[in-house]
Amino acid sequence: MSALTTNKSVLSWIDEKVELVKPDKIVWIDGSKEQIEELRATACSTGELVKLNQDLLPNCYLHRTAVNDVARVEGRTFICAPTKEEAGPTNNWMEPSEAYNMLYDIARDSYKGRTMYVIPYSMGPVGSPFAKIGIELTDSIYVVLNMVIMTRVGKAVLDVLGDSNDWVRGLHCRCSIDEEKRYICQFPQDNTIISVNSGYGGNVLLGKKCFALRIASYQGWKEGWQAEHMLILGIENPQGEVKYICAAFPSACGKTNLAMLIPPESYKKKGYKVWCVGDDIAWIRKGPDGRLYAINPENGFFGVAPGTNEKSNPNALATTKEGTIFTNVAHNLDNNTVWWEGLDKNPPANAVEWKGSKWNGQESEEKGAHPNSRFTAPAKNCPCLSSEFENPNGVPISAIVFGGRRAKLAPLVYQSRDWNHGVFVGSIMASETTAAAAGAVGVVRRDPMAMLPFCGYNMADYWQHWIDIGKTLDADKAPKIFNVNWFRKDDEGNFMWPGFGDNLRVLDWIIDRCEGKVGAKETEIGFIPNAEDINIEGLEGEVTLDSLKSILEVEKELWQEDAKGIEEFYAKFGDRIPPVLAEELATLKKNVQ
Ligand code: GTP
Ligand code: SPV
Ligand code: MN
Repeated sequence: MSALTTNKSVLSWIDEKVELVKPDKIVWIDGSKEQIEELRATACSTGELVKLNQDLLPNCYLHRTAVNDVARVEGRTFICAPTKEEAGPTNNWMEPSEAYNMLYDIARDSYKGRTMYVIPYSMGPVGSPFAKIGIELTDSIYVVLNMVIMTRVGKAVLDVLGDSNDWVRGLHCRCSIDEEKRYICQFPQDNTIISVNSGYGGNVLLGKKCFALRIASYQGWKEGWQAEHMLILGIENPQGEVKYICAAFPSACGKTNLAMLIPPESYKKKGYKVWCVGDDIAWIRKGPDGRLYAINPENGFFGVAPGTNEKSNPNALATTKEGTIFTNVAHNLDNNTVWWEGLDKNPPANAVEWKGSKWNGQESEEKGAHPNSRFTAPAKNCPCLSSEFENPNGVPISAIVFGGRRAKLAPLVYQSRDWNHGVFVGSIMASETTAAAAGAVGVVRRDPMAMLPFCGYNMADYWQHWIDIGKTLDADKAPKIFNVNWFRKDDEGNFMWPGFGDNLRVLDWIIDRCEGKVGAKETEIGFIPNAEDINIEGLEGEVTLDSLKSILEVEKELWQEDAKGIEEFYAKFGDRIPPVLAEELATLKKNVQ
């Protein structure tokens, strides 16, 4: 098959990589229906994919990864900047030439007997001023079919690229899925990503975390914009006005759920609607009117399956009914469909669990789906997809929301005093770890702006970049910055806030604050709602004014403790910490004394 471009930088890079990995065959991905069908058929013939019930789940497939390859591997993810200081204390670092040599040794000849797929893709609507182009080489059909859902793929992308050298190089080699030789390496200065020995999600769909966050955060720093681990949603009020919010929560902390939320009955009746622009990544830049605008660079959703059901997230569930790839969920053999924990209360009795063994649905013994099992679903399927999804200029942002999973300390919601304080609030985020990354689950760690695993350069410089962006914004045009916590627990370990659709009640307060329509209490940590101002109509029995007050409380002793933790965390960055943030920390310490 002949190349889809005459771009010399593309062709010579591919030639080099062909020389290295030695494929039997090269296939350019044009994204056509015929090509996708052919790839699906090939993957089914080798067992890489299982074709699901085409009446119930048209064009849907199931994939199982290797048992040792089910999540991102933060310990094996590297930022290969020229110096360790440029990667910063929160990233693993490897010297670039050493990294290239090691990776090339692993990749050498690894495509022998296999096909090289060349995937030209655009992050962002093709040709949008926000969009960026990448090319991923892979020997995995699963990766190709996922990239076709998650990004815009095909010749149109190369036509936009023309002869330009401004594109991100991505080489993925499955190799033998050896955990000891698994590396996910970003070279921000070279616009290059190399991923070896994995076949899972964020490790191998190189447009997603590797490019759209790690490489793009660095590009944004150099070019004056921002790449963030944020959902984007629009809230339409009964008058038909839509306000947009970006929210950064760590992995598996509720972005997809919030982005697709269904308003509570009382809000629905009044005419409120919520529109999803994006569920994981936002690229943000200033528009001609001086406001910040965001696009979702992705074209699909790579969402957490467990817990997704008709009640928690009907929009996500509906999105997965066509053209979706399910990864590491249980396979119901009776009707050839899929199942996961929390889908319903009827686990299939005649099934295969995510590792590939027969399973009788007895949840107590074994799980049917891996906790980080996922669906890859086309955005266009989403019933609440925003009409602005394809807008090449993005949507204007009224509020930025940070949030984590914290059983204690962080109140349901609070507002920062101003932009710089808001950057501080983002920088001190902490959250319990989840199954989205390999390692322990439920351990509280600092995760600034939900970017700990995704920032492509020194986090202190990233904070300074946030502060510098703020300097370019007029106070009345800058988004207001908030922090939320849906995950407060009582002493018995029960969630104290119903969450999911009811989170709109908090967003409603946030929008009112942005418009100066509601007051607040100034406290040690920022502005807290007067409990009466959070609408709890219809939550009788679940939330009372008193229980609401208790999750809005600022517990000084806990904050004193936390301030010490922040100080220790900041100390890792030495004198690179932006002075503005050091001052904010001093203010917090003084306030909670
Ligand atoms: P990534 O795709 O890993 O970036 O995750 P995400 O941030 O999109 O998280 P997602 O929306 O998939 O939610 C992950 C888990 O958090 C789900 O299993 C939900 O059960 C749970 N969750 C989401 N929203 C809420 C909420 O408001 N309250 C509670 N208690 N749990 C929630
Ligand atoms: C996350 O872990 O934040 C995800 C899933 O969105 S992955 O693509 O694997 O990074
Ligand atoms: Mn994510």
